Amino acid sequence: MKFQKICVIGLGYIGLPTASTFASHGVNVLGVDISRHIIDTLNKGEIHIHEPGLLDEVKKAIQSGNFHAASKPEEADAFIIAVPTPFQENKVGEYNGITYKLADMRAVISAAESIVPFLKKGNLVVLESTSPPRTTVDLIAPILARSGLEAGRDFHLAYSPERVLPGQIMRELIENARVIGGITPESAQAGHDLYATFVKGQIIQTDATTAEMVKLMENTYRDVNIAIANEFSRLADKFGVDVWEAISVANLHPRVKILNPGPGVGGHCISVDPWFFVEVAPELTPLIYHSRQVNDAQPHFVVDLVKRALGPLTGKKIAALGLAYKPDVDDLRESPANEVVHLLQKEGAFVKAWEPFKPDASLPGIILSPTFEESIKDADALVLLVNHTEFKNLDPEKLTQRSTARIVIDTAGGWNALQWQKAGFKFFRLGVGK
Ligand code: SAJ
Repeated sequence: MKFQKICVIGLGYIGLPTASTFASHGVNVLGVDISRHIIDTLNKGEIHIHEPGLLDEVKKAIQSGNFHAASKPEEADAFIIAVPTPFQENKVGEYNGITYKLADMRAVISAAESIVPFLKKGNLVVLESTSPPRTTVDLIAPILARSGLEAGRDFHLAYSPERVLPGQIMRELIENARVIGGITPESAQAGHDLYATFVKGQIIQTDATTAEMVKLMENTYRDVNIAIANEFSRLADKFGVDVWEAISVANLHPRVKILNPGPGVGGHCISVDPWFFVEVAPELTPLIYHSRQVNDAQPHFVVDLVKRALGPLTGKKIAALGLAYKPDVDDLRESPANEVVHLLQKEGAFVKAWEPFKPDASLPGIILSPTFEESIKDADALVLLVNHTEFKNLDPEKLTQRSTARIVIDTAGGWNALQWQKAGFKFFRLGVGK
């Protein structure tokens, strides 16, 4: 199948890189978004999100005349839906005494509805948004049927999840393997033909529900495995063991690969996607549910450790190092570090946080220091919350002159205990009960 013109609905972290990459590969792309601000920004040749390489790609796309942004779709050969699927704010599900979060599918629904008036025979529609299993078949196909056309007979319909890592999106979009699930084999083939425009990685064709599950399984697998690492850290603490040492020895076994414990699981994917399974089958997902509970509870164990190190926290001054959800990114969404800061404050501590990747962020209820110096200067303790390279490279010796702190608490496994002890610090680490 040939694609001369496509509409990409949703111009966020995934939609915009996808739209501009298609455009720079010769496809005529209309980017659609509900935000006037985003449309105006793009049509001026600027961008509203931070992603290395994206601005250049968008500029190139606009200059080539292949990319425009607008608030409504138009007729096209293919439509890609890449809108957010957050949680519902005011509603949870309940099953046998447990409560679980529910996906808010409103953006996906209205994106599908916006396509209906423009859908023609022979078109392809692809959903990219992370969604609960069967969304393509049970939610999208019926909406598109309002056009009078039937998915799989009159037009192609497929699900293809994005699997790129923020910070590397422009490269991974092209190089990563891509799965395309069609509601018929012909739909999968059409999806293959579309993404083959720029994807250099393997393109795997399957059915739509399998592709939906693949995406959720990848991130759930990781969440469950981080949960067991976090549980091991609690056990090690109880039994006077160093969990980091124990994990590194266990991982010498050729078939074992335990992940790292830490202050919790954050970001917009791994802490979110497992709920999409629990929502549709709570009776089948006790392990997935409990792993989420374990990871969400981890900030409390961090606070217990800080209390052990410092005694009662009332009036204690703490420098919280790192607020991002993982090392060397500027993304603060769903970050467990934020939760730790709030819990420390609840215990009466006075916390100054420092996030080198977003020094001017404003977070409700959190005091962000404008500089590293300022956060550590008169602190009683330094708490490492994110393993940013900048923190790993700190020289404890030099810090003794820059900070009053003589206690450090490493929750991310980033610091060398001996080095800090030699410099005169009392050293505590998550998952070390010695
Ligand atoms: N974490 C740990 N211990 C570990 C590894 C990670 O506590 O051993 C924590 C991190 O600190 C972070 C969270 O888990 O808070 C998630 O980080 P991550 O690097 O595992 O994942 P994300 O959310 O940045 O990106 C994932 C990726 N999926 C997988 O690796 C299976 C990415 O490929 C996906 O595109 C992305 O989710 C997504 O959009 O779903």
